Amino acid sequence: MTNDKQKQDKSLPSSSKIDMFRLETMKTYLVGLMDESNCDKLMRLSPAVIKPIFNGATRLNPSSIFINTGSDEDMAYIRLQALKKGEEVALSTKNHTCHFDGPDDQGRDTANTRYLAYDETPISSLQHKLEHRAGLLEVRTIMNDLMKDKEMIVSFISRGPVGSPVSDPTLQVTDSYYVTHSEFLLYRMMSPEAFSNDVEQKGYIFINYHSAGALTPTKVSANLHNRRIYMDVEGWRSYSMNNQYAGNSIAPKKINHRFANMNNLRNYFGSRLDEHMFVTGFDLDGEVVYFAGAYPSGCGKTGTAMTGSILIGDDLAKIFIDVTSGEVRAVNPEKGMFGIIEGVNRIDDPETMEVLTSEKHEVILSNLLIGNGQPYWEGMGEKFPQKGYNFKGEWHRKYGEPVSHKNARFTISLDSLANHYQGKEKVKGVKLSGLLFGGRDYATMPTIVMAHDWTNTVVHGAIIRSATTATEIGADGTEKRSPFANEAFFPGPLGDYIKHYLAFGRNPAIAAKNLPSGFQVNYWLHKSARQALFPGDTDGLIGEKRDTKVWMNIMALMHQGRVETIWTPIGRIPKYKDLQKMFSRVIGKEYKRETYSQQFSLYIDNLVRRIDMSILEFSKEKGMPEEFFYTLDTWRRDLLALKSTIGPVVTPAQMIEYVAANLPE
Ligand code: SPV
Ligand code: MN
Repeated sequence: MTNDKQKQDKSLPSSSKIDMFRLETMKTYLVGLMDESNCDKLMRLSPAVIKPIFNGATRLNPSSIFINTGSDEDMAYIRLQALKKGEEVALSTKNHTCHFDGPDDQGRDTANTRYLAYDETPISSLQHKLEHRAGLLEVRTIMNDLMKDKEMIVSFISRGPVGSPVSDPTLQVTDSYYVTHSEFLLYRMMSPEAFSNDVEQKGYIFINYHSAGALTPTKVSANLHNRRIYMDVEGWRSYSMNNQYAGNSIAPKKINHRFANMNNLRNYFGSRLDEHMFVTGFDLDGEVVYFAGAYPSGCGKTGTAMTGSILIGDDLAKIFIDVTSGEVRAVNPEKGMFGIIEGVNRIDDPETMEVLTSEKHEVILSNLLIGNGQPYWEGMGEKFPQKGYNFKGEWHRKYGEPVSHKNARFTISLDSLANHYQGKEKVKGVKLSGLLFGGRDYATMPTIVMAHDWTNTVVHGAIIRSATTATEIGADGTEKRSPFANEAFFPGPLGDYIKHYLAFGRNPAIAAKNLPSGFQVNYWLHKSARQALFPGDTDGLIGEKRDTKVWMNIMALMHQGRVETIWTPIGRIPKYKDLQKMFSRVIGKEYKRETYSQQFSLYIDNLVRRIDMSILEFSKEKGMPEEFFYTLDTWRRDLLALKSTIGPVVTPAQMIEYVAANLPE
């Protein structure tokens, strides 16, 4: 997949390639835009880091440059500027602020998110590609002089624990104090020296240019018609212009996650995965079992992560193989949380609420209601004030408008949370026992299915479908395919992704006993889709948010083989008696057999429809491995055999009888 042209462009401009005269020219230019203390910081950087700063500055043309080392002093300046410039407002709780994005800048802009790639570089059928030069020219024209009356802030980030071989050295150039402040909470910042060394060692940098562009009097991006999120996957440079919403502007999050995925495909095929997954651990009788779970945006990933007793991360996971132990391990490229705030309340989310209400913790809120200096959001379980202002402007209770946007967020550092891993940072990551895949799937998949083997794990991950959510601009709630809940962030062809995933689980460096189990999970089953057995109430979801803790615990036991499971064509499901006990023990809730049947019966027609849809969609992808279709064909055949014996809806009890009669184990 790599050719000489790519190799050449991707390689780092090492010190020797930047001649001394050019370097002096760059420094002279940059120094002209800095005060003395920033010059000192600049001089601590290697030429390979100075060059992209110079390139950005000559195009963006800022009035000054601030080099942010993440020190207390630098961050005090950033926080102060965010308030002074009106990018954030102080709330009545100390250390808490609120930022507003414009009413039309409340989610990821998928239409204007494009990959700049050479003709011969294939890009996912679910993503937008632009010819490399043409894309660069377009976005560079837009970025010209965009910082004319502003300061350019430069930060040095490690996407992952400092010192880990899988962490990405990441340079952020922006004119937004809010973006820099958020990144301080969300990422590990590095000193100029440490960053330069890391770049030298790893041989690449993710380079990110962001500008909010001209701002309106209310300090939101004025020129959304020129909003662009362009990612040069040949040179690991991103250009995010005329926007503020974090999913577009905070490049180390999804923009660089995409780069990491492309980097894996090219350089770490079958040995590293960068996934849209939480990582969280459960204490089972003294042993901590860690799971990573992928859910599309806005489907409860953060809430699920929070049910763990030892939280590592809620959004992204870098998964790799530790060759010494033969284990599959994961680190979090982030160290903070950018979570959806709607529905966060004291009963369901006590740990999060503790952080969101205490001055001991630094918090940035976005796109909700402020009344008398207090924040309000939908589903917080408190009475709203008569009036206030939110992301749309003035708000009055009498008009009945929602107080917050569905994608309103909170930004915190993970170490604020009581259940976060508080020990010394684990450069080696944590051992993963399970990979979970789920979507906002109202009718098809049972609540938990454990995949038969690695191939089945990959197939379960690939066929997720989910209703679209407010995390993307223009989403209308219709269902769409969401392979591995990562399709929005995987630049390469899906066929390559599937092969890469299959190869990962078969990597001989993984000891067989250490291969994680795969699970399809679905917390979104709707009562209306389960009327065949128990007609009646059709309103709402079958389960509750608090049930998640039980699901996570039972999966840990299923993985360890400590509970019996029931075979089905698509995977194994848990038994009622174990769940009943666990519901009572873990959350003190009575779990009815009827609910179990609703959640775990196979609705065969729906499943076959999902299989057929998946076969059709993936058959259009190039280079798909035959075993992918073979697996789905096997599911289909076995489901139809089951239907002809039992009927279109098969309860777990019927499944047990069927297995006893047909498949002696
Ligand atoms: C998501 O939407 O998946 C998020 C927030 O985690 S962001 O990607 O930053 O929009
Ligand atoms: Mn996400």
